[in-house]
Amino acid sequence: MTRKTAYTLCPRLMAITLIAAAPTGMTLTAPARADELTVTMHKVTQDGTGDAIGTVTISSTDGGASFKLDLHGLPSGPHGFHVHENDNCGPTMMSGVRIPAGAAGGHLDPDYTGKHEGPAGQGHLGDLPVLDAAANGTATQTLVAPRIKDIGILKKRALIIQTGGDNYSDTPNRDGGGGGRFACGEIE
Ligand SMILES: [Cu+2]
Ligand SMILES: [Zn+2]
Repeated sequence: MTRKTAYTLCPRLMAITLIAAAPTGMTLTAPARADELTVTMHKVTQDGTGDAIGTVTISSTDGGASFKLDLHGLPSGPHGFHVHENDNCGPTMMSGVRIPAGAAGGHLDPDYTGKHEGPAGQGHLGDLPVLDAAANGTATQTLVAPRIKDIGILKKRALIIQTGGDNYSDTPNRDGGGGGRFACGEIE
């Protein structure tokens, strides 16, 4: 009878030991959270990507996603600045013409709003604040997109700087009227 008691006690002790060990093992295998994404921006042409013009560092803040610019080689003045759907800065063909960075697709729009309304609007989530380049072609400000709460949604997308400005509207021209794509960076 003594041996039988010892036998039944043993599995119970083992079970308690396994339960105690489980949370530690789960903590060790949990994926690391991305606190910061660094994106290298390149000029884009009909042939693909060209010269690097600096970096944009993306991080999460209480007020939304922040985009810290360290850029040079830009035409001075305002530029539309957006997150586009695909992490591909290559050209695409449209009606027999090569479109620089066309492979990046349209503005990031996970809620399918179909509207361009800028960072404070209710449209594309990828609508960022206008980027203003100084007379010497640099841009070093930090821009905040209040509606982007989790920068994880920006992975495997592209950052694009348009040639022209952005009026945060689809009129008179779609997507803020910024014209062609000037620079692009794939977000990894
Ligand atoms: Cu854009
Ligand atoms: Zn848009």
